[in-house]
Amino acid sequence: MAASYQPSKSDKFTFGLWTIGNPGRDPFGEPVRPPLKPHEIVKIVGELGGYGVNFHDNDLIPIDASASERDSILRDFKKALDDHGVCVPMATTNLFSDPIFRDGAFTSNDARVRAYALQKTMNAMDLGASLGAKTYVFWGGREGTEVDASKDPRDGIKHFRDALNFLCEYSNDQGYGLRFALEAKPNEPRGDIYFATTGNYLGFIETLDHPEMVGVNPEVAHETMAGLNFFHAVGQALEAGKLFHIDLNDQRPGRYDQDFRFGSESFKICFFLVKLLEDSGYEGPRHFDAHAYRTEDLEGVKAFAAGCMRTYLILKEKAERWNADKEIQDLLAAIKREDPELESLCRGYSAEKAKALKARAFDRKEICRHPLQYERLDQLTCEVIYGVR
Ligand code: GLT
Ligand code: MN
Ligand code: MN
Repeated sequence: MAASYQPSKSDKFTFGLWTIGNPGRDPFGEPVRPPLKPHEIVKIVGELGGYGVNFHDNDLIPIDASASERDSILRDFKKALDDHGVCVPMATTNLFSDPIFRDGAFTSNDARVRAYALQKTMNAMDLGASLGAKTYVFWGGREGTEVDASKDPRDGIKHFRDALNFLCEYSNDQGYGLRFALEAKPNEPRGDIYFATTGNYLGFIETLDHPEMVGVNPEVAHETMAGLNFFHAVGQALEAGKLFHIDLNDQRPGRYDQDFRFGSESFKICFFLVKLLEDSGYEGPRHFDAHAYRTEDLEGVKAFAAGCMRTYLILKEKAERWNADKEIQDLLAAIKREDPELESLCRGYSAEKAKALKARAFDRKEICRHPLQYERLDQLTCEVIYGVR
């Protein structure tokens, strides 16, 4: 690895148009930065060494754009993609900004809203696929409630399932070959959002008509808001073969969705996350779904974007260092106690194995004498992260 931590296309770093283009609006304050055009964002990503840009339909084409506005935006956007060698690996639909989605999109109580959400998503899939997207993200920001009297959650889930089943068929029908990635969030902008965690979605996916087409898009901030361990969530998704995409950013637990620069807060979780992604051979984009602090101007936005990628590469190097550290590896080897005979007894049920296992005597006190040395292991891990090892 180049010690310069300079990103290259092969790192597959991507940004949403809505991330670099975030003007710094929040619930209490107006934008602090002028809007950036999509083609200007592509230029920034390309010049910083990024691989791709992702977008919601309306990040690229405003919801009320005329046909000629659409044509001219697309022309500039495609030219910028070509000029800067930037691709579009993922696309998604804005099903949350327009007032029509005030009470949900696919899970709205109003059949007209559900139908419009489906129509809008098909159009957005056409747009995304025409620009080369292979992954399609679903973040159901408005799919939830404040007033539980208003909806039976079972109906919400059924409506959401109907929509995804319909859209899987649509993608196949059009030959788009899209893979869907479902993104969980516990709350905000709704009081409570359905499918609050990545684990909720992993359970739901198996109930779809085409589970093989659907995976997850976990986001650091969203699991962390709920006080959960993001490293574990990604581990479960990977183990299930369902990590189709990932939203990297950072977050302090228990707060609003902060979408901070990747690795700016939770150094240890981000370290293990990068190590997991790299060790697992995950081949998808490393997408930064974050934005610059509201204090920043355009230069600050570039510093933010460069910082996300640089931190990822620093953590990648630290993960390699951790993997190559002899003392750490010796500790890991000593922690594990292999026992082929016992392991085979416990794997693959048979009545004989159950009987043999029940007859087995275990010396609990002796087993507990085996030292684990986690204090030492964790200290060494911290020292790798702190840069003294
Ligand atoms: C929105 C949200 C993100 C989602 C985006 C995809 S939009 O910014 O906060 O977490 O990934 O719809
Ligand atoms: Mn996200
Ligand atoms: Mn977020």
